[in-house]
Amino acid sequence: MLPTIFCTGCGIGSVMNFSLRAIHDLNIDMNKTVFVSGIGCSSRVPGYIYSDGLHSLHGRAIPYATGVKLANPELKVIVFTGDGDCGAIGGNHFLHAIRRNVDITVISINNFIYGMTGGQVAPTTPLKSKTTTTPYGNIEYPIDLSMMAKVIGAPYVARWTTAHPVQCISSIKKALQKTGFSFVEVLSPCPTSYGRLNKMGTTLDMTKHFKESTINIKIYEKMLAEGKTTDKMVIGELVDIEKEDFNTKYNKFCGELK
Ligand SMILES: Cc1ncc(C[n+]2csc(CCOP(=O)(O)OP(=O)(O)O)c2C)c(N)n1
Ligand code: SF4
Repeated sequence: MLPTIFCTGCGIGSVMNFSLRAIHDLNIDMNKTVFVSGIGCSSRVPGYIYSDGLHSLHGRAIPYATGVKLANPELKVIVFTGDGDCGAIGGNHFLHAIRRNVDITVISINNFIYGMTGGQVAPTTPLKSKTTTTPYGNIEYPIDLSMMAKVIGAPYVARWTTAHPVQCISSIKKALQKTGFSFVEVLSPCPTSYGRLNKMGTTLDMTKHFKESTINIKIYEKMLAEGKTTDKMVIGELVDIEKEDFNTKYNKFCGELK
């Protein structure tokens, strides 16, 4: 096992494990793969992978990844990003890379908080949750990263939790094989900040909570058809469509100009 900066019980190692399993199963050439991240606990992942990587600036992983892909379209570009990195300071980059349909895979490790800097509120922090900057509970409505990706038009979007390893690996494989912007969000325990402040118990307790507080999209759709609803977070494969990516459009456009 590698020595990492991750706290005992942190879910980031599991997400890294799922991602590497998917890459291994697909026999992806690591000599043609670049891992890109911003800043945060989750953004440390590329540093533990024996491959080319860019540990960039907080919130800026996606523009770096876009640059890599446009400069050398032969490369597979994989981003690891926290929910703060992706949805707060990097929120606009996230939206516009989806809009452009840049051919990159973004794996967002959502622990509902800013882990690395001591547990401040994030745009994904649920209402009423305690953080170091909302000690009496969060009053801001959270954003849903996967639903944002879906609405803006990402051709592949899936959300799972660290309690769903098999499904998560399968979705990461599909994301890696998709041409265009693919997004996999993984709900992951941060026992040190989020868990402790919200009295959620051990990582095992947090993992059980993920199972209880989420609902598979297939069951959710049946419920909707029956006129029922739920507060649970929808997980599963949320989008899987084909859509021309930026590089293909760009090459066609250049060809037309000649
Ligand atoms: C421009 C800039 N602003 C703020 C910071 C401080 N900072 C570092 S990591 C971080 C948030 C980390 O949260 P998240 O992206 O959700 O990742 P996690 O640590 O939870 O995995 C912040 C605010 C920074 N490094 N650079
Ligand atoms: S602070 Fe939270 S997210 Fe960061 S390594 Fe520790 S448990 Fe993981």
